Amino acid sequence: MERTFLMVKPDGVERSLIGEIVSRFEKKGFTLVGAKMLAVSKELAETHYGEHKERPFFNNLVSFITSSPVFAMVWEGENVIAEARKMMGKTNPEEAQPGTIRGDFGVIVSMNIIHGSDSSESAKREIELFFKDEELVSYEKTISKWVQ
Ligand code: DAT
Ligand code: MG
Repeated sequence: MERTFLMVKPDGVERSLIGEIVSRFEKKGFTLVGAKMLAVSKELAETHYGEHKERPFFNNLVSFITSSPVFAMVWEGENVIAEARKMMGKTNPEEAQPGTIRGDFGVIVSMNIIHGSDSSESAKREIELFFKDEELVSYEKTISKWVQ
């Protein structure tokens, strides 16, 4: 089953949006297989966002993500990588549709509430970066025989 890495960013945590965000993915029918609060170190932030290191916003991005705790999660489900990106909405909240997380709660691009892996390669890389194997659980829901 496909897995993705999602993270409520410091703005989402400080605005008390963890519950709202977890609830959206739960109600959609995805399965939470790991979650934790953590303070992201500068080193972890620079590795996680390594693909953006030449971008002009890189330093601000790293200082933002290390400024306050984040809520890191691994979710499992059919096509969860692409579906979670849809539920998050476009990177810039100004362009994100209402009904998406960024469209409903975000205002500016540098503080857009949530991170989500954009491909199976980044999902694998990001899950390994943030979680140890033993922090993730794998289980079959009885209800999955009836729904999905
Ligand atoms: P996404 O988070 O949708 O995958 P991304 O990988 O292109 O988007 O960028 C990573 C983060 O960097 C994004 O969530 C917010 C920040 N960011 C992207 N473009 C930016 C810009 N033009 N100015 C400031 N921050 C930006
Ligand atoms: Mg990205």
